[in-house]
Amino acid sequence: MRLTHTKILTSVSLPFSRFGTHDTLNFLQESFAIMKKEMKRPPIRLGILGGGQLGRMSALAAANLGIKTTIYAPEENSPAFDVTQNHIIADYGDKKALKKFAESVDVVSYEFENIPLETVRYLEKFTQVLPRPALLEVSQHRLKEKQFLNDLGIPTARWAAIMEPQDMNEFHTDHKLYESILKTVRFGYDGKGQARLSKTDDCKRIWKKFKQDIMIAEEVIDFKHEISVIIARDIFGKTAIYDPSRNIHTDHILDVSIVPSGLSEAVLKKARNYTQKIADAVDLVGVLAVEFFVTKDDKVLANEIAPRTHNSGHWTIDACTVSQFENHVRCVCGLPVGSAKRHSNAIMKNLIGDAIYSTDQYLNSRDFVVHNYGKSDAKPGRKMGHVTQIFPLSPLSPKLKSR
Ligand code: AIR
Repeated sequence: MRLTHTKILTSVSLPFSRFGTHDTLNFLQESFAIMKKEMKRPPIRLGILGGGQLGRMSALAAANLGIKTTIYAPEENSPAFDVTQNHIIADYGDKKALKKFAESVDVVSYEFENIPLETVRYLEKFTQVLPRPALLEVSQHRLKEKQFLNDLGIPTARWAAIMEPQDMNEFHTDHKLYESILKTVRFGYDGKGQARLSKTDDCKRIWKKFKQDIMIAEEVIDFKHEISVIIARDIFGKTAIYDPSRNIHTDHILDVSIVPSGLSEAVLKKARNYTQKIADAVDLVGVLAVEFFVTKDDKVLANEIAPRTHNSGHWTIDACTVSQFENHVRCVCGLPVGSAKRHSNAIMKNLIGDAIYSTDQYLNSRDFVVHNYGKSDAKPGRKMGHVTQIFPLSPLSPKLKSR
């Protein structure tokens, strides 16, 4: 029997286990060995839900590996359509279109964690979706996310579920807090869906404004730094971890990511270990990003997890042997994870809104790489592109001489 990539990926459903499963890994390794023996691996067809910049950069990386990508997105003119031959424009609830999509690819991934869970679960009837939806579900719900992290022994800001205004007062009193942040449990990113409140604020008024059944209150962390760690894990359980970047946000939107971060090795080790722990606990296949706060006394607190490529990892395209996008594609397509080694120091700056129209300064300079996502509508606050300044780590010292 000719074992195709699809059969290998869909014939096993890896459990969402805390310890990983050696049996499953053995099975996958054996299947992969059979596939290798045949030496006739067909071009892999990757499907991506979401057509923004993350899908676009993943599709570009896939193309380099000879992998053909189909993008599924509801928006016409999605930036990822520019770089792929195939795309489907349909709603995330359109079952007919979803089935057609799933049947046209070998594996599906997603580039946006607010993809409806029902969409992903439906696709799973026809094909494998990676990273597995169990982790997506956790990352879509702030309460589940915090509980999941704490259950793994990973510290976070103190938090509480809020079901009525009185809960906010109790949260402040119980933890002797003067201030906290009230957040919606779903669909909040780049500062959306949250409000800062102090002990003296009118909780009833704030509660009414959000019109939610349940929210989360989090302690305000007086952090010294924000960092993030990106890990890629393949079907064999092998991982590659990128150097943590130090991230600076402006108006709640990532502005700049810097590597090396300049933080102590002890701090970075903690962040890397926590990230590894999460990846192994969920038997991750693909890329996962974890954002952390670092406090004045060097505590490392997990803030958010995203089972996808991440804005704070865009520097890896120009400063690493294998970028986060290529590694994501490799892992979900059943290929071995590549090196996360950094060959250059780097600073990545997001080009937000109108900033996309002022790239000549970078194009005229030698150490900058400009990435324009090709979005037509430069709304304020919208991520339109990014620029990476590269500082190569060492000069070339060739051992090979020309004759
Ligand atoms: N994205 C996903 N999560 C956070 C971010 N920034 C990326 C994805 C998504 C795109 O942002 O690539 O498709 C949406 O960008 P916009 O500008 O259309 O809102």
